[in-house]
Amino acid sequence: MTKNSYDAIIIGAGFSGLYQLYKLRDQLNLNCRVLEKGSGIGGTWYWNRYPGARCDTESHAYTYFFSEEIFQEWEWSERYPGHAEIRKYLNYVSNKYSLNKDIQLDTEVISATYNEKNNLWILKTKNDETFTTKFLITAVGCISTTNVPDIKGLNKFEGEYYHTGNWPKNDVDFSGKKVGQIGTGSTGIQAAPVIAEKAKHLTVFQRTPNFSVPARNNTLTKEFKKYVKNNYNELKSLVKETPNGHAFRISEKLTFDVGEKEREQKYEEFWEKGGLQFRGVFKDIITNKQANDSASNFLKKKISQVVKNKEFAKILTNFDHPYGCKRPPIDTNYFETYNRDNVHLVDIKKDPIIEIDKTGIKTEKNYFKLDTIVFATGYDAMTGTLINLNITGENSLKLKDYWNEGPKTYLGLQIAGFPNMFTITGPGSPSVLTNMPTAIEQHVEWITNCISFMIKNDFKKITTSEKESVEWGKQVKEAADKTLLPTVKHSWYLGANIPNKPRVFMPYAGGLPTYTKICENIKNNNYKGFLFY
Ligand code: N01
Repeated sequence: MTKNSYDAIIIGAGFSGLYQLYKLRDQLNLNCRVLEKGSGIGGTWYWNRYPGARCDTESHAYTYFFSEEIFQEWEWSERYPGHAEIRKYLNYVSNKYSLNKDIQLDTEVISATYNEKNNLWILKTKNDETFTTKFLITAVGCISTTNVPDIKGLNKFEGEYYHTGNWPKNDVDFSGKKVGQIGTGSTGIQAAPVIAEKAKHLTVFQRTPNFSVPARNNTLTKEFKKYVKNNYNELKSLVKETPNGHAFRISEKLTFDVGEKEREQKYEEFWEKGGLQFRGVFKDIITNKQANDSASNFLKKKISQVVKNKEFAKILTNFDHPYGCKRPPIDTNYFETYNRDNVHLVDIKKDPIIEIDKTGIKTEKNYFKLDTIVFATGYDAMTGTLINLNITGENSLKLKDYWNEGPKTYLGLQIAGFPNMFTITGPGSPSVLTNMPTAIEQHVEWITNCISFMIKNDFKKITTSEKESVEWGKQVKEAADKTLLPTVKHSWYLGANIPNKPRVFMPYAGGLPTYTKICENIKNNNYKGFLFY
């Protein structure tokens, strides 16, 4: 095999890339290379270092389960791991299995082209290197291409500006600064309280209010750490059995199975527990509008009680979507932040941003002088990064063109016309609707089994058909339509946050166990829907 020629190339060195490398290299003995754009491993957590960046999944679930040894050796310090601790964890895993030697950092793939004659993928990188590989596996994450809105005059701004998803590696010093933050999704809700503590003044520009439940983060007690260690098997089963891959169950009770008093008690109990578990308080919260209204009203009441400024409280609770139907944020003192003297909230639906000039942001009715602007404005999620890789398949088919009307995949794992290419947590798989490491492990293991099957049978090429992809697309739509998720107007699940992006509900909403079963059945049925040569 010549230099830069591999059995498998994996793009990305986050949770998915590291595990995929381990499986293909150490289990199947393939000659592998991971190409990573960043100067370090960590994927999402390499780039997301904004103030307050931590995971919304509890640490005992936001972890690899494939190795009990890792699980027992590693100890998380907090209920929700912070970005630095997650990077430390991934570096520990990487060192443990000597993954680093097969990871090439500072290497951005700028194109991937399938060569039909040789049945090989040819990859070009920004630093002018060329790689060839039999199997191409994208491990690029679902939310990695940042969205900086095209606001008139941004290039004239003389202060500093940052997108949360591309945060500088050194701390940004906010002290004495007037900061403007645009965006109040999960990221903005984490960032605002921390920025407000450091900055002279913070102005938050909110377009759409977002529900959030207190995270109730804490340092883990010795007892809890012991409980986690003693329950590896139970926790491993639990994350695989629950629809969203978390280590908590969703109640079997329906909202109106219980009387008003009990319902309120349940909401209070889950509000106190904190975090994403609030989604599990009743079974029908994201499927029944009345049930959702009941939970949404409870949250609205709670938020209004926290925020003292009545005008701010109104702006923060003027919801336009059902709770949990956009990715629900969780927070540490987000709403309390609006009680600080140095924080101001602007409703940019009523007073839209007109332009940015040398010294600040101009809205229709006001002007805000700023030293720093923080864009917490989200991502071109699920498809953006894949499309930006400039992937060309059979018959010179460009992924960009094939997905012109929205992503088409078979199981979110393969794309018709792009042989021997697998997409870890691709569109059409449960991915972002779940705890990502759980979804990643399922995909990586399925892909590894599939490649192993090919090797055993001496198959050189796997592909799928347009017909299967269309059929799977229908199943993805049907699963979403059983919920209230597609009713949200502005949701990145639907691509609605990116101008001109086709409106298609991208993740599979039927739950991880159902999806896993479908994938297993397909595997056990000689990979039905896939074609081998
Ligand atoms: O991005 P978002 P995010 N002018 O798209 C606003 C994951 N995550 O980075 O709602 C003004 O959710 C936009 O307004 P609107 C998690 O899956 C995980 O916060 O479109 N505002 C919204 O308020 C999450 O869902 C963790 O009206 C503009 C915000 O910017 C995903 O990342 C932690 C605008 C964008 O919200 C993305 O979250 C944090 C414009 N032109 C995040 N464009 C973990 O725990 C957009 N906005 C693992």
